[in-house]
Amino acid sequence: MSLWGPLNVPDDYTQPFTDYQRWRLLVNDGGRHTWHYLKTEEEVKSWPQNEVDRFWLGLKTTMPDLPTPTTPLEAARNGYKYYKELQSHDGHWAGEYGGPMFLLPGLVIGSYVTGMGFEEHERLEFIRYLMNRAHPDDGGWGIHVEGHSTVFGTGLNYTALRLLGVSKDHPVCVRARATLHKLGGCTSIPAWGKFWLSILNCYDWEGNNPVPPELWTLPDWIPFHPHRWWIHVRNVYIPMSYLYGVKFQAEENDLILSLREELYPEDYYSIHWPSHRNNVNVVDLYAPHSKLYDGLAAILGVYEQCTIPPLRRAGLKRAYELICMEDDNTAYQTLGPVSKMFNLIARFHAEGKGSESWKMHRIKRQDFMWMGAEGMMMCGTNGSQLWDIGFITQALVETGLAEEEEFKPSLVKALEWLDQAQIRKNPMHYEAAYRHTTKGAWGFSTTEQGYTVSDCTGEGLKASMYLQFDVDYTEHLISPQRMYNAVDVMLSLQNPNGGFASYELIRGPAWLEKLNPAEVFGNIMIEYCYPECTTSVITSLAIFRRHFPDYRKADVDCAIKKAIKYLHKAQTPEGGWVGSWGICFTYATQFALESLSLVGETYETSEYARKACQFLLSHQREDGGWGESYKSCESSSWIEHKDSQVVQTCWAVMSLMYAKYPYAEPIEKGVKLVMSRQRPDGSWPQEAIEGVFNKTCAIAYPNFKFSFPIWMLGKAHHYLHYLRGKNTA
Ligand code: LAN
Repeated sequence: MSLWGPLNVPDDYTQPFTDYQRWRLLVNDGGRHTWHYLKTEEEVKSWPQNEVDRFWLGLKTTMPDLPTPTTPLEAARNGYKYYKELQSHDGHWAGEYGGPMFLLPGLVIGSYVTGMGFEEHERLEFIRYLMNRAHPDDGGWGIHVEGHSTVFGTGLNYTALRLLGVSKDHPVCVRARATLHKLGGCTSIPAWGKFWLSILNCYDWEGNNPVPPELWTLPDWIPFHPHRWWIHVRNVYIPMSYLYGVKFQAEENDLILSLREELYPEDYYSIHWPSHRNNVNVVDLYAPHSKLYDGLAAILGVYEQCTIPPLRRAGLKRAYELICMEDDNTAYQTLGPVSKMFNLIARFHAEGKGSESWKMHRIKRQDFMWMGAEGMMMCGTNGSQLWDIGFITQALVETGLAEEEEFKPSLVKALEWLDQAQIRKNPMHYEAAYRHTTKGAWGFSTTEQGYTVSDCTGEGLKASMYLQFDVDYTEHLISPQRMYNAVDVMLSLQNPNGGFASYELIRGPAWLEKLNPAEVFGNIMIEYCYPECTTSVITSLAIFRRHFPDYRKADVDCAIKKAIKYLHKAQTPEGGWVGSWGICFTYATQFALESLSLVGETYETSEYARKACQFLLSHQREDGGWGESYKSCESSSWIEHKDSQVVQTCWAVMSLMYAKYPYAEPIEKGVKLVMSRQRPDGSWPQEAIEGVFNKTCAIAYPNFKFSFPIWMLGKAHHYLHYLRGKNTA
């Protein structure tokens, strides 16, 4: 494995730096994704490239052109003829999960400081990805692929390029550095950037607000104890507190000394670090510090001058225990990409290079690396396996395509995958690691990662019930008892207001948000209820009770009632729902209206549903489509995208159909737009990014451009027939 030595970087990054015919996606172990580069002709011959590889690498696929569809159902069928070819042998659909531009630098810095190399082909394609993703206007990078250049994005990705072996005189670096300096340089990088650069020894620890590991020694009942924080934040801050506590720092070398000059317009050694703790560039700032946080940070800053050694040791010990438990629980996947690299550095600090934990982290590091058409990136999770299979299988059953002979084998495989994806046990370290129950749940990606997610459990159970009960050619692989377990998990996740959050119950008070130290994300400190999560759970419960009317009947009925109340309350005065995980109103409104339809609330019967339809219709465009920018999520108000979007148009039309909107025209117009964008081979081109998290960071769901058009078109076909029948009756 090549370490960090010299590298020949070609100039023209519009062309692949490696031979794309040699890349293969290996899918094994319950949907695990790892990309491999075949070195010899023999390997190439014995492991041929398949459609899945070609599709995700952006190479030409061999799928044929299909007869031009004349009805929405034919278009949906063509869509699935294509998409079926992208199903992996184990039954799930692999996919890229890129978008955030602050993850690859963590992978590179974390690997660099722990002496963990990359293969040369990986290094080259990381470089090419970063070069391709530099902002066309100024050569910088933003927090995500579509965002404006920020210090966070530019400072970190510039650093990554340099560590990966690009010369500071390369035109891409020269341009990015100019942008970085124009923005004032890395003294104004947000907190997480300060932290990464401190680890690399290119920013002084004195310039960070304290993250004392002692926090972990506080008694659990304290209202701001970190076990009450949102799981992602807590899992990032556990290893951060360890690394802060030991002031981990890479050893100085020539590259680090040079970066100290490159990242700052001023002399590095003249910088007064403590005065930059709260210096965050305006182009980066989304959630400014509260006075409470600044006050607390100042007090902790004083404590940092005179830490109490036994307390610090106890804090470090506790943080380290939690890090090890997390690694054990997830077989070194960890909850997400940021904790993944911080945990590795902490384990490296305590156990050294080459230790068992270092080796395991190296193996699982691969699961986050995805090879795409523009190079290699780091993904937001180890994949979106469950999420993607959940939607497409429901789409096929609801549209009737699941009954077509040529598609049946793919659905049988899909059920096999869903069967193994359900988590069977509680975590190895359960309450000790502050975990929520997992027995019976489905997670977002694989069972190995193993985290309960409320809506993934909902979608997983729905998909399984559809495939077991609504078609007659599948085996009942998932027993009723296992379905009960899923229901138990979901019921355990309902909050007192009736809503469902993402991974856990809301554990902390709302004022904890005032302690948000990461200036670039919003609403991250605690769990919140989301219309999307709430819908996936209660629609799943509603379908479940049709099949198992007696199981926890009172609890299930009550959960649904309370959830609908929550959804009513969450509707905005304009009539939509704000999306937190997809962009934006079209996404959440689709979910909310699905829920309302379940309890008979439709355009004709409910003020809520009517208002929602009117809200959506007010945003339909001339061309029949809908298009919202990711900026809607930042501002929680509708901001138009410059183009209408296929996926969002599907969400809007699905919403209208859930609400049983009685007039065909807007639906027909939406259908026409989606059909007009379909290619002759049945696929749809990639348009704008579809997802989001933490208000500001967009994230890609490229499989949505298949699942939602297929679903919407197939459903619209039947719905438009129904409307015509109604009108002639
Ligand atoms: C995800 C991806 C899936 C998503 C849904 C299931 C769609 C959602 O309905 C619930 C929340 C969840 C599980 C979710 C939470 C936050 C994640 C894990 C992500 C958006 C993918 C990446 C993101 C994670 C926080 C990225 C790392 C960044 C940090 C700020 C720690």
